[in-house]
Amino acid sequence: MLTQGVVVKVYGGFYYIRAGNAVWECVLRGRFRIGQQRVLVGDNVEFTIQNERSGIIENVFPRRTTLLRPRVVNVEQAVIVLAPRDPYPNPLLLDRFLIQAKDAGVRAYINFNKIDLGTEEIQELAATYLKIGYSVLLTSAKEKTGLDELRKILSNGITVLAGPSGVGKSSLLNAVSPGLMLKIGSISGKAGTGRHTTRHVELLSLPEGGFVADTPGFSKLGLPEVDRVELAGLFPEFEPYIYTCQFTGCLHMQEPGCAIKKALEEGGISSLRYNNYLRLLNEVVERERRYLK
Ligand SMILES: Nc1nc2c(ncn2[C@@H]2O[C@H](COP(=O)(O)OP(=O)(O)OP(=O)(O)O)[C@@H](O)[C@H]2O)c(=O)[nH]1
Ligand SMILES: [Mg+2]
Ligand SMILES: [Zn+2]
Repeated sequence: MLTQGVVVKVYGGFYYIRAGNAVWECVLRGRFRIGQQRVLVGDNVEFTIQNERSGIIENVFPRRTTLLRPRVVNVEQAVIVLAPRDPYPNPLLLDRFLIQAKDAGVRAYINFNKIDLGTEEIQELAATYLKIGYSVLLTSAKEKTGLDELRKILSNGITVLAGPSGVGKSSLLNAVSPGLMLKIGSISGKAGTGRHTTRHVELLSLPEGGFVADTPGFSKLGLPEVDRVELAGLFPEFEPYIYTCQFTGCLHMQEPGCAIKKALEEGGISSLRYNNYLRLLNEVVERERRYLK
């Protein structure tokens, strides 16, 4: 008999599968190991129960969404966590993540945590992203402030918490739901310690409803497989202008009659976002060149 479940963790060659309130330690049926298919956290699977603790994965259902980093599938929403400092926010990394989420069809929220350390560093950033339609959350896991909005988002469907190491992703989840008892980075250590505390993606179920993936921090993120003309479409605030540029295929650099450059000059598009767009465009063009070689 086949049982349906969700992969909540992949570790040491085992796949941990939750069905109902129990978790089974499973291996893959041989044919999965031969093919290209990898089974990832978030996958919906069918497995055969061998005994009360272990089983064998027989089938993997099609995925609704796929994120490459953090590597998790079938999430509906993503909360990208940043901090005013320790570590300082990196807007280009934020934009890379937002692009990945938009390309994957995952709704993104921005959460500035550690606001007990100050808000000066993030005020302009927060305003920029609010203006283009993202929800921006301000929290302190330490002082337990701003958690209600996060709690509400997490109670809804399947969410992933993503962001650099040390911003407080695991701390936030512990603050929202103390029963989780996730390991967090130490504050006492010398510089460099307390990084990469969370080592594996893990999908947790929240007692208030909803599922959330805690994930290891990342500091590098590539771009999805888009071509140079498509990139601007992944910047939501560019979208209304794209079709009014004079030239189809406009890359919004120096072309005459570019509606994006005009919006930039008139303040409708922020220079932070536009400059990040140019950097990422350059990266896409470079990538295309390498493919053509
Ligand atoms: N001041 C302050 N410190 C915090 C806050 N939230 C977390 N920290 C501290 O930041 C450090 C990192 O917290 P973690 O929760 O381990 O960070 P993480 O994002 O899960 O890191 P990784 O698992 O490595 O990706 C710990 O020392 C926390 O105590 C906060 O709101 N304010
Ligand atoms: Mg963590
Ligand atoms: Zn243009």
